Amino acid sequence: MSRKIIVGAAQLGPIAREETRRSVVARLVELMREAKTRGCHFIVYPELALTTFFPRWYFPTPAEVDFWFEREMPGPETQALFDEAKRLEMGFYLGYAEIAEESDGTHHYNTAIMVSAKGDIVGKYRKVHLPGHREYEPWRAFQHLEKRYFECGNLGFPAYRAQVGGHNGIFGMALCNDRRWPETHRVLGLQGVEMSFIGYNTPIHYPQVPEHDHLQAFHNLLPMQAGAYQNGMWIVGVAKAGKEENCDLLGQSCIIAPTGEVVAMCSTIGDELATASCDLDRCKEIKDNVFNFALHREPQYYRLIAETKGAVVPR
Ligand code: CDT
Repeated sequence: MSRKIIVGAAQLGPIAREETRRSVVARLVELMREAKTRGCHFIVYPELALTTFFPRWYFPTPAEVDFWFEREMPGPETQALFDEAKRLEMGFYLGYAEIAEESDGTHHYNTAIMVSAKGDIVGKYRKVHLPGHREYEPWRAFQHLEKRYFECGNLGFPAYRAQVGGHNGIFGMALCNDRRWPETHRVLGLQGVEMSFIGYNTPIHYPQVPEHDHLQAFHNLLPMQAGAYQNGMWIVGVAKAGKEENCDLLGQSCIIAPTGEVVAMCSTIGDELATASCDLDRCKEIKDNVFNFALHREPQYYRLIAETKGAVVPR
């Protein structure tokens, strides 16, 4: 018995500030067509995959901020991607900036969706861990204003049952900074997730602690490999990479097995597809054994994780 699905990690190279969504969607479609020729059933794009990483700039007016957001999905510029997905029978994960009209007003989220091979949205995630700062900070080489432009996601970490490549599976999503937090992977793991998709934009320069710049690649793989192994799930991490508006972004898009092993990785920092055949049944090797949650977890001793935000140090 196996449930093998072929998945593509569709890394994007830089998106210039002036590049139109139409042009970016054409790049996404190109990668989707390549994925089809390589037998993929599902393709994973990065975080904020339709535009440049706009939180690196301070925009004083709401109109300038809202320019980077989507009010509908699919919308006029993204419909072509959904149409192509349907034509090619290819599911996908896509990150984008979302303006949502909700019962209590208008909200801004850093969002990802899972779309079926029929072109239907079957899952949505809104980024929970927002890095960066709220106000303009002139000492930085570039801004990272996610805390200003986005609200904390209000969906938690939902898991979705979906069909990919003819197989039923349980899927989850996260976005960029989320991948560094063990809570992200564990909450997905506790819902039986077998594969999670994580798009990211990671500057190589970390302004607060620049002596860690050379560790960006290590700090990318370390928590995703641990998250995959400790929860017995596949993880597909996908970058927007390369020199984007003078900011170097990490590549290293990869597919990680439930054993924690990297089974495919991009080798450039441009538009590139890395693919792997992923057997969802391999999750059992971990989920039924070393990390058999029902048998081995002792949640009565983990209460602090959910009950405190900051550390509670001993007196
Ligand atoms: N997009 C995103 O979340 N990027 C962060 C950058 C580091 S914190 C300023 C990341 O965790 O990769």
